[in-house]
Amino acid sequence: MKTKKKYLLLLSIVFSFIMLLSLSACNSSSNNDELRELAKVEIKEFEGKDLSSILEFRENSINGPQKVDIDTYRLKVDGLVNEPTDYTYDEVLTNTKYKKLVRLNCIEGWSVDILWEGILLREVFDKVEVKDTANTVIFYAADGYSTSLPLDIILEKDMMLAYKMNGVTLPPERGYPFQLIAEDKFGYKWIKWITRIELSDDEDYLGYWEKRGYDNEANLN
Ligand SMILES: Nc1nc2c(c(=O)[nH]1)N[C@H]1C(S)=C(S)[C@@H](COP(=O)(O)O)O[C@H]1N2
Ligand SMILES: [Mo]
Repeated sequence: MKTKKKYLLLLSIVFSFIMLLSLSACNSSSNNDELRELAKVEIKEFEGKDLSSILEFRENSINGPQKVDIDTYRLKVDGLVNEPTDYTYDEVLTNTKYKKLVRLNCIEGWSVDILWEGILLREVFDKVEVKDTANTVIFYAADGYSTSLPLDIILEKDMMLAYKMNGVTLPPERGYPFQLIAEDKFGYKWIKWITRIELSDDEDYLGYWEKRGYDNEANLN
């Protein structure tokens, strides 16, 4: 009798494990289906240069892909600014739009060449009137991730917030609604699912990976 109970218990554990596995497999395959549909319409080439596909990224975000509800979404821009503002998605998109081919290099050794479409952070900063004491920009994301960059580097490199890649709206896996295009910096500065941009004077701020030992400058090479 005892062994029979144990056997049943074991059986039910194994069964629920298999159910769980197939559930998560279902999930990722439907996500893949959506990505594959997008991949059919993405741009493959820009000014004679081949682009990578949105299928070529490795998904290794700290808490997996985030689903952001665009109706309640706000991009908060605050800190050392005269006009702290919460922007809706559409309000962010009223800024001047730019396109640029930029390579994303992950520190784990893979890279992708993508045609990004986005708006300039400079324009957002002008609107909220950044104070003279600000020297650091801290970005926060829907998954609890954060990272930072010096304000002057963002301005000097004309860094963008991207809302499209290869001509299609960023899919959830790639950071919808906004990803930072941290040109010349390693992938861990390319924060996805941005919810808040804080102007700060804390030059020593360390983001998620930076706190865990990644170099805060994150320069390529
Ligand atoms: N919010 C958030 N942004 C993030 C990450 C993350 O875990 N969370 N990972 C970073 C890292 S390490 C890399 S290499 C790039 C890769 O983008 P991908 O996950 O879209 O391939 O996203 C960056 N942005
Ligand atoms: Mo990365």
